[in-house]
Amino acid sequence: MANKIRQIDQGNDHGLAVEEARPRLKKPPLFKVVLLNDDFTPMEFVVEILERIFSMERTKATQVMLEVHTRGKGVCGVYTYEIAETKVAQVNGYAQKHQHPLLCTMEEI
Ligand code: TYC
Repeated sequence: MANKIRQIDQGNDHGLAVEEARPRLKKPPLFKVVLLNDDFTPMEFVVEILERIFSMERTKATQVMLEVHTRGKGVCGVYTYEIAETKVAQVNGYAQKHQHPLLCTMEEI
């Protein structure tokens, strides 16, 4: 986006100087959506969640599920706050509805 030009009154001789205003838009904070392992949720159910909620292909969803299964947790995606919060609620809600203990959280990068 174009920077605004700011005029500065020099005070003494009423001369004017122009300088670039600093960009005013900050990048939004980003959040990792993280899936946690447990001993009970079926692998196939986790793969289905990764496909439905994170739009992953089956191959990618299987890789991420196995990463969570072997290392304890894994990243499903990176989003701004409200989108991350919505994904977390969708995962935890869908897991609860199907009576699986699967948990999803978010972590600021
Ligand atoms: N550990 C589970 C099992 O052996 C599979 C699993 C993977 C569960 C990923 C949760 O986030 C998870 N059935």
